[in-house]
Amino acid sequence: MRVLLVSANREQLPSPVVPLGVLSVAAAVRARHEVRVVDLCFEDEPHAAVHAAIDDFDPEVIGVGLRNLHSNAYDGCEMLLATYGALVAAIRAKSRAVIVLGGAGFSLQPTRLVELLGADHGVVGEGERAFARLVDALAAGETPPRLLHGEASLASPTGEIRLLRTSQIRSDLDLLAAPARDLVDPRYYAFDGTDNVQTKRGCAFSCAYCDYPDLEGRKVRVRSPAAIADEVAGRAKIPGITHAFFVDSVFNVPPGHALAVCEELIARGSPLPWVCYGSPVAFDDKLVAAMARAGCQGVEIGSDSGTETMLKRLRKPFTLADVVRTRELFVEHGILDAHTFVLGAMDETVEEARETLAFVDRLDPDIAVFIVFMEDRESHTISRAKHRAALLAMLAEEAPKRPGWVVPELGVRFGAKLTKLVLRQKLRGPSWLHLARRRRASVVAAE
Ligand code: B12
Ligand code: SF4
Repeated sequence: MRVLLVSANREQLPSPVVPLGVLSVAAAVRARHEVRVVDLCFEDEPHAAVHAAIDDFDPEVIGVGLRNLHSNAYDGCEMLLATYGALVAAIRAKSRAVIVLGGAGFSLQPTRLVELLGADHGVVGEGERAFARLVDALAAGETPPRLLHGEASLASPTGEIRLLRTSQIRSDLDLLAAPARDLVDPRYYAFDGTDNVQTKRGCAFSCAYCDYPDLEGRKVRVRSPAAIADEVAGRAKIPGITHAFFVDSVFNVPPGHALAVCEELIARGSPLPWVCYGSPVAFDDKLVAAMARAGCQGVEIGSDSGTETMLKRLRKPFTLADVVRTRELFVEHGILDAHTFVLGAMDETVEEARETLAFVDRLDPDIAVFIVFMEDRESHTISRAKHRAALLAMLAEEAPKRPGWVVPELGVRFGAKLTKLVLRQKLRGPSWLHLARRRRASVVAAE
């Protein structure tokens, strides 16, 4: 069949991100079907771009990738949903193709969005095998169900990987085709040189508010460390690519896999500087030293709260002492750190949240990012923090006074100005690294 994949994401903050999900789905489907990709990120006229592709290709299936439900402003989904609705309507007006929705944003609210946006089908969770099955079924003239579930999707009846037993064979992720990066718009790399690589899927923890295990599964499935390092070494050879972002929910768990990835990277001469997400639960000297040698420049750490009470309520698998130790290890090994704190979850009050601010003052990380809690999943009650307005008012007053504090929602040390700076100064790598580097240098100079 002729399959057109549309990456609907146009967000440019904190940077434009290569649509790894859509490219992974494209790679999985093009073995048996003819596939094209239209990426709307840099298009001035997104509907015209999709119409042109429809005119040229006459697709029979159109898959629309919805990565984000909200922007970095964290101010609700309404605006983006209206944009997606208009996009699906524009596709319908031009084509009789079967419309299939997918992507992380879609997967958080699948039953609502398939209806609201008027799509024929939706794929919940990971798309490679489920979307391929769907297209095969359509090609065979079958009538597939409206919603299909990716292998690791929690919403699937068993919550398990159903096609392959990973313990008996190579990791099922190693069997997937590599993302179709030959279809990437080069403007992503022109922006800040960052490419994205995935080393595993899934997170085995159950932090109260987190939707990552819902999207990727609670069973952690790792890729072969050698294959990952080969991929990074291969990306390093592409002109313009200067950094890698490991997009795993948590890079350092399981620590044995993270260490093995680092060792393979070191064996290849640490081909690219990189950043990742980490959890304070499992950093030790050996791993952080290996990360530094393997090219790690910065880690975004989900520290989440500065009080033991909130860490427990959020079911975080670590204590404040772990957060402090993690910071010390990163300073020792010269890796920059950005700790994220989520305020207002589970009705946390302003007074309680102030304790977190006091902890952050003591911790003094290179960067502290503050987010006011929200719940986006339809399997829970979609909601915003009860004391949201008061928490934002507190952050508006406190954050600008501290040099490393970032509040995306309020535009504090974040936003279009930062993007312009990255472009003007031709900075390479994720923008927070530059902020963090400046700050660490100024702290060292003051000592
Ligand atoms: C890494 C990451 C980032 C990095 C990206 C770095 C980089 N250079 O790539 C950074 C920090 C920059 C980032 C920023 C943002 N992110 Co982010 N990010 C992630 C994360 C952890 C992984 C994304 C990823 O690459 N996954 C790997 C790919 C292979 O998986 P995938 O995209 O989900 O694709 C699979 C399926 O979704 C599906 N699929 C995808 N497309 C399609 C299309 C079709 C047709 C089909 C059938 C299936 C399908 O199949 C794919 C393969 O299995 C996810 C959470 C998560 N664990 O999923 C959040 C996530 C995607 N981000 C999110 C958000 C909100 C943002 C921001 C708006 C705000 C922020 N700062 O967090 C910005 C926007 C950036 C932008 N320009 O769009 C949300 C989106 C949902 C929502 N609630 O809106 C998520 C889900 C996290 C969350 N719950 O908050 N992010
Ligand atoms: S460790 Fe991180 S990714 Fe895993 S459930 Fe907790 S917050 Fe989510």
